Amino acid sequence: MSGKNKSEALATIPWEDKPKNYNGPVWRYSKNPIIKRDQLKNSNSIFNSAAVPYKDGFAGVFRCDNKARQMRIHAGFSKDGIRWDIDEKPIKFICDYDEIGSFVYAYDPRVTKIGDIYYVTWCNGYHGPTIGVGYTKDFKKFYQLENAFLPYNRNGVMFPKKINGYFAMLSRPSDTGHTAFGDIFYSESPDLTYWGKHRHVMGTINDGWQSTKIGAGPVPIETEHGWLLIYHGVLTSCNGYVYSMGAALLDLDQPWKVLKRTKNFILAPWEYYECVGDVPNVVFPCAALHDEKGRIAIYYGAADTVTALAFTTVDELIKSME
Ligand code: BMA
Repeated sequence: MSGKNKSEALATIPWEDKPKNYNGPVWRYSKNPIIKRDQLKNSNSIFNSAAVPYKDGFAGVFRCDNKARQMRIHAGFSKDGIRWDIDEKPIKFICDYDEIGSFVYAYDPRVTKIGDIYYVTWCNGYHGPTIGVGYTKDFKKFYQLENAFLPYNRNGVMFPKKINGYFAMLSRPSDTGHTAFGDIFYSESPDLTYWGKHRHVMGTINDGWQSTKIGAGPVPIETEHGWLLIYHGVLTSCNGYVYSMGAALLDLDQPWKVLKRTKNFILAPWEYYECVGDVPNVVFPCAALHDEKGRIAIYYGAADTVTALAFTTVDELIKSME
């Protein structure tokens, strides 16, 4: 099976080869975590964050909860995708509409490049959580558009190109609390204001790591086999929610059609920094860089406290769905 990608690929992504005798499809960076909780003067935790290629390095939008435990998103830059320089101040969106632009909270950002614009989607406080949409060209000035959906919704992830002429987004309708349910849906928009033609993509699977709820993770990667989606799946244990990662292949032209999906998790909270923190037992992927060799670097939040990196390939993920 070829790991060749059709979408924009990068020259140099962070990378380590799979350790010998390791038998999972996704392996962790040996120096995890890459971003510690107190990297900013006033941060309590830096996790669930998005990185993209930018100029001759990388840029990103980071979830930084502050020491008042307020959820904020901050811009950052990096030469190597591993060591990040994150702005001490949260992003202040420029918005034409006061009703939408008055800030409540922002968390779990994703960044999608379409043309020369970087679109940011995040969980935006507007009478409860919903999907905020904004854009930037330079990671300095950020503009906010209308919220994509009515509350309550989380995990809004845009596709990196228009599909059948429309902007396309995955999301996960939810409730105001810690939502004990959740399937992934697909919606499209001609103009980033009006979203519709909602389609069900996939739901939970009884009895296992994805039995409570699932949500899209990084921006889907276009491959010759279909859209490769890395997602999170949650089970409810006697000790609370456990967040693991899975992968699925979606049809290229009708991405609400699931071609394949992993039965086993591809990564689960096994390491200390994934099991101990503000919310124990969480691996939460929000971004993935890929190159022309089919290599993938996944950025994920660990235990809602720090940011970590893991690696895989297109071939490994497709093999893990068989
Ligand atoms: C979800 C979101 C994520 C978080 C996860 C685990 O509902 O709040 O930001 O990582 O719960 O606490």
